[in-house]
This record gives sequence, C-alpha cells and structure tokens, in this order.
Amino acid sequence: MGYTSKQLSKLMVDKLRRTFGRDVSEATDADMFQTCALVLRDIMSGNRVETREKNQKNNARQVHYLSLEFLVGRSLEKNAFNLGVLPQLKEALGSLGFSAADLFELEPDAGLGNGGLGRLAACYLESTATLEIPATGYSICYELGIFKQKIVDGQQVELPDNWLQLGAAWLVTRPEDTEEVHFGGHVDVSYENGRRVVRHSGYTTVLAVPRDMKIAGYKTNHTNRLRLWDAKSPTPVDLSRFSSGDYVKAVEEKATAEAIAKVLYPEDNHTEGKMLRLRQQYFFVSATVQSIVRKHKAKYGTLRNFHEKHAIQINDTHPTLVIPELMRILLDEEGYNWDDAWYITTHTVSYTNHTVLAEALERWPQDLIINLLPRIWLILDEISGKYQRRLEQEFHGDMDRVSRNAIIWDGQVRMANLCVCACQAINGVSALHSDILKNDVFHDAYRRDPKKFLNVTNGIDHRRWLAQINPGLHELMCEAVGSGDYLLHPELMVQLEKKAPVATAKRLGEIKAANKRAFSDWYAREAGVLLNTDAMFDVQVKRLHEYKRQLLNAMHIIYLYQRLKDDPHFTFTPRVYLFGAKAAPGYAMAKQIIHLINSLANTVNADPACKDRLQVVFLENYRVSLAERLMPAAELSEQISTAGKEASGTGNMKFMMNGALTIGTLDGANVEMCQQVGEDNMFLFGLTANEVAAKVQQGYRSYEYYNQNETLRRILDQMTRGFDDGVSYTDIVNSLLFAPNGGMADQYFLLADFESYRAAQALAGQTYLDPKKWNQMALVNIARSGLFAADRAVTEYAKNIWHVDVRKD
Ligand code: 26Q
Repeated sequence: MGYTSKQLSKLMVDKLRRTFGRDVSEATDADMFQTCALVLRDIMSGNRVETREKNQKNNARQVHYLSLEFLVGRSLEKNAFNLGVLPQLKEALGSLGFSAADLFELEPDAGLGNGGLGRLAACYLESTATLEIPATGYSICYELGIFKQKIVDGQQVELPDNWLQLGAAWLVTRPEDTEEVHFGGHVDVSYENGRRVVRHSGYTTVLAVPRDMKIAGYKTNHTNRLRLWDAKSPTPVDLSRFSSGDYVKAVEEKATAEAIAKVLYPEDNHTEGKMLRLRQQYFFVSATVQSIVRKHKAKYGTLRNFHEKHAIQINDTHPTLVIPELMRILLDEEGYNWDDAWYITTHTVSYTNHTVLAEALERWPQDLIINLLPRIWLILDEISGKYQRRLEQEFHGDMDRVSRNAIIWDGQVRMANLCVCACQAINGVSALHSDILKNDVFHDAYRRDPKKFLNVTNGIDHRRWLAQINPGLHELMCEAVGSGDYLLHPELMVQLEKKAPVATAKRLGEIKAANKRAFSDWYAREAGVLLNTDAMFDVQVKRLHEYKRQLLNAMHIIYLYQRLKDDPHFTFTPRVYLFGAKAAPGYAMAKQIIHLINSLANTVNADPACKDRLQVVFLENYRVSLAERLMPAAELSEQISTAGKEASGTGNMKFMMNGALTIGTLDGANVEMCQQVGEDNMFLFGLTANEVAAKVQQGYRSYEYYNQNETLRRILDQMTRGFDDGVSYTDIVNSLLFAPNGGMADQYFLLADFESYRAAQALAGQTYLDPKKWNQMALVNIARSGLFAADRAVTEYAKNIWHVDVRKD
C-alpha cells in the first residue's frame, strides 16, 4: 500500500485519457473529479479482491446491515483519507493545475437518507471496514436522494436531488448479480406425497440490479461494500407490440417497476401506509436475502448452517419483511419444515429500534400486504397466529395485553411486534432509550426474555467527524496522544486532559476562532451575509420535528429580542443563532416553524438595535457536507428535545467532539454525555423523562404556565401578531395553548420547560464571558467524547449481537 503523488498523478492522467478521451489541459473540474473517483475506486477494487479472498478462506460469519437509508455524504476526501493518500492526492491535483478543495466541493452528497438513522448506517459501515469485520450494507439506489431545500420568501421549497450524475462515479453495476422480485399474483397450496407445495403464479417481476459502492477501512486493506439495488423492468419495450395493445402495458409495467427506486421517502420519524413504500421495502429485502442465500449455497451447498454464517441486522423496522422472506425461501424453495425454517431465521436476524414516537411505529394495512405480497401474507399470518396463541397462554387470556403484543390486529400488521417476536437480539440506541424499551414499549416481551434486550449507545465516525473536518483539532489531538493512533483507538482521546491545561485550553480557543472565521468566509461567499465572529455561535441543526423543539429555541430568541427592545442597555452575551433543518414536505406544522424562524431572522437582522449583539441565520439545505463545515465552528450545541423522545441523537456527539458545549435536556445520549463530563461541563435544563411521564399522567395544562408567566405571554402574543413581514403564526400558538380533540395542548412541554431553558441559556452566556473557563470545559468535552466513536459501538454489536471478531492492533 502507499502511493506517491507522482504515481497518483500518472494514474490520473492515464485514466483521464482512457475513460474521457481527454488531456489534462482539456479536462474540466467535473472530469477531474470523476477521474479521481475512478482512480481511488481501482485501488479499493484491488483491496476488495484481497478482502474477498480472506473472507472466503476464513469462513467467518458475515454481517449484513439492512437499512432503507445510508446517508453517505461525500466520498472523495473520505476515501483518500482512509486509504492514506489524501496529501498525495492534493499534491497530485495541484501539480496538474487543479484545486483539491474545488473538486471536493463539486462532489454531490449521496443523500440516501433523512437524518440520524441513515447517517448512523453510513458511520457504522465505515467502522466495520476499519475493524476488519466482513460486512455488507444493503439499501436502494434511489435516483433522487433527500430533496434539496430552498428558502423562498421564508418558506421551504423542495427541489429534486439528482445526485447520480457525478455520484455514480463510485458505483459499479453488477448485472450478473441481478435478482428477480415478485409482486402480486396468487398462491395455491397443495399437498404432494404428504408434502406441502406452494405455487405462486400470475405475479409481476421486477429486476433488482446491484450497484455497489466500496467502503474503505482506515489503515487497513479491508474493504467492505454497500450494495444499492436499482429496479428495472424485465419487459423490453418492444415497438412491434404497439398494435397488439401490449406496448402501452409494457411501458406501464416498466414505469411501475422503475418507480421503486425513483425517490427516497422524505419522512423522518413518521410513517404512512403507502403502497410504493411497501414495494420499496419488499423489493430491497427480497433481493438482499436472495443474494445472500445464493452465495451461501454456492459455498456450502446447504442452508442448514445459514444462521452460523450470517448475522442480519435490521435498521429499525423498515426491513422487517426480511423475516417472512427468509422463511419463504427456506419453506418454499428449499423444502424445510416450519420449525427448522423458524430456527434458522430467528437465529439470524436482530433488530435495532430507533424511536418510541407512536407515529413512527410501522403498521401496514393487511389488505395492502394480501394484494401485493400474497405468499408473504400467508407466512405472516402463520407467524402471527402461533405467536398469539402463545401470548394468550402467557397472559391467561388478558386480551388487553394480548392485543398490545399481537403482530396482526385490527386489520394491521405491526412490524415492531414481529421483530420482537422473531429477532434474537433487540437493542435501543442509548441507555435511556433502551430502558424505555424495556420498561414501557416492549415491557411484556422483556419480562419474558430479558436476555434478548440490549443497549448499544450510538457512535459516530470520528475519523470523518473530527480528523477530516477539523484539521486544527486533529493536530492538537495527535500531539496529545503521542505515538498512539487515536484514530484507531478513540479511548486515547482522554489523554488530551493530560496536557498542560491552560495552554491547551488556549489552543482550543484559537482553533475554534479560526474555524469560525473559515465558516463565516464560506457563508459570505455562499449567501452574501457576514456573520459576527465575535459572538457565540449557537447552533441547532437537525431534522425539523416538534419533539426536537426548534420552537423553544425560537421562543427564547423572541424573548431576548423583546428585552433588547425594552431596554437598549440590557446586557447579554452577543450571539449568532444558526438553524438548519429540513421539514418533511407534508408536515405543515414543521414548515410553519421554519417560516417563523425566517420571519424572526429577517426582523432581528434588520433591526439596528440588534447590531453586533443578536443575529439569526437559517442555513438553507442542511446536509452532511454542510454539517462538516459547521461542526468545527460551533460553540453551543442545542440538544433540547422533550425528555424521553429523542432515542439517542448523534449530532450531539459531533458537536461535543468538536468542542462545542451542550445545552440540553436529559434525553437520549445526552444522559451519557453528562455521565462522562459531569453536570458542571454542560448546561442541563428541563423536565426529566420520568417527570414528563408523570405530567402526562397528572394532566398537563400549558395555559397555567401562560397565565402565570408574563414573559411567555408576551412571546406568544408576538407570534400571534407576527414580525416585520406581517405573517401571523396562530396555528403554532394554538398548538401550545389549546388541546386538539382527545389530545393535550403543548404535547412537547415547551411552556413547562421555558423558564428552565432561559436560565440555562443565561448561564451559558455568562460562562462564555470567561474564555478560560469555557475553553477548559470544551477541553473536557472533547477529551471524553471517545466513548461516542462508532468503533466502540460497532465493537459492541460485534461482541454482543453478531458474535464476530474485530481487528486487534
Ligand atoms: C418509515 C416508514 C415510511 C416512511 C418513512 C419511515 C421512516 C424513515 C426514517 C421512519 C423513521 C426514519 C428515521 C428515523 C431516525 O432517524 N431516527 C433517529 O435515529 C438516530 C440513530 O439511532 C437517533 O440518534 C435519533 O434519536 C432518532 O430520532
């Protein structure tokens, strides 16, 4: 391994000639980007051959990570970094007259995900490669990733994200590994010589064609793969069939088939029983299982040992149909009896839960499944029937409990209950979240089989989210850790606390200041707006959701603005509030909150009273590559969800690792961050998860807070009146004060938590005025963020769930 810049530049010049028929002097930036991608792809392909040979020889258990989302982001700089050729690549590009930074910036994000769950999958796949675990990720090759967001007149507008034009440079199509997926039709069950024979006929076939992306590990030749399934119709559109009427039907079939891989559903933490989404799920799961089974049989000739050789991880319930699909293959195609098939299936599959929000728990109308997947339906019905009989015995006919745990109930198929029934391990994504699963959501199943329930606190790829995006901090970390490579041993990051504290804290302050300037320069170029780099950068970036409470942040800004207007001498620490958030296109309340933040921003930023003191910025189109620019510049990290609602959060970890201090509730992984750094090194506020639950029990009346608190009244009145643009936000105010039918007003407890939030904000502001103290706190946060490395999390999955070895060095 190892390439000099000379060698790389020769590879690039050759590639450019052969693939694009161009000389360096004629090449555009786009040509050169693709050329670089192809050269790195070649290196990874070579490594991949080695990895495959090693896997083939070891017969080791393979991990298959199934996820409807992989939010990969950009890959050029990442792959160069992991392959250890980043400096050489930059130099080679320079010598050919290109700017590496410009080419990196040209790469579209592979936006094949909504937010946390999708980004987690991408971080974990990188980590499996680095830890030399034989693992493959599977998803759909969406033609359009998460939409591009524009803000027009303060409101979100969605544009299609055509990432494949340049993004396809990383993909290798493997037509020889095409699988057939069957939809619709009917099923006949008959008995031949006492054996059950199932015939599925009259179905429509969709071809699943893999487009593979290589995933390079860091400082290893081990290379894993992300297999993205593209959907194609098997029916050629044959003009000669025009007269027979077949032509139109063929065109239609083609369109229906290819619609499957057209677009990523932009809903995050919310489900709707849409037919196309179900088609996506089954398409991807069926192709994946068939491809695993095909390779397994080619190697071992039997599926008897399937569960010994494969661990299938399902990323939330979205790939749950993998359970009946594997059963179908074992029963119908391989002739196993039910019990053997069930044994193999249940010893293969594990489930990670990412949410406790009721609206995010997947339930499919059974009629949809009956029509679209008739054979799968029969298997689901059988699994459900057997399970329900067991539940009835176990709960002595207590039908309340039976119904809560049932898989098919009231005409719906509940995917989470199926996972709990069939999976060998079930895990939450932070300590608090896993406790809520055990004590509440899956309490009955936990009591029956406590060993199945585990916690694996989330983690992030610290190579990308620290070393690559924050070179200043990386350099400091390398000095602190000395000879040890913290990039392979994140636990070594604590050594930052062993360095001379005063000097180190000062360095951190300088690094942060430089990062803030770099971000502001970029933003000035991008948006033509100057940020006040002397002010605290206070950042909330994440999907827009009511439970994440961007509105609480906005309400506090309104409060500050009102104070400032009341009394021009009101002293507070100057702030730049930065927001970034996409709203699901159909989520009206979320879109109104974006509108409100923009109205507020325009009013504040235009008001001379706010000059140099208060600035509010809504960053358009928040995405992985924007997060990479922003995290190193952030000073205060807003993690302010209603306690008990955010399963873990992973943005919180990225901020911490880059030296931002957290203002947050005791929710998700914030709880464990607090255990690491202590309450004195965070700004905690608000109700705890237990207190929230108690308030729900007692009956929470938000208007009592409104009546008793003049400040809150003024804020809400201002939202009703609106800002300079005259738009009134009555729907938002109403949701805070008036209970909907059968519901509760302010279900996310903004009014209950406001005073406590305000106090924590004031403390953060005060603390910021003492840079020594602030930087010392940042130091502790960075040093103790090693726990939140994906390598730690993936090692736990490997040991406790997948039972596979990890790299030792
Ligand atoms: C389901 C069915 C139909 C359409 C869409 C969906 C869907 C899509 C995405 C449902 C949920 C999601 C995404 C959920 C998600 O991102 N959850 C987050 O997962 C992170 C990683 O574990 C956690 O850190 C976050 O707390 C959690 O909100």
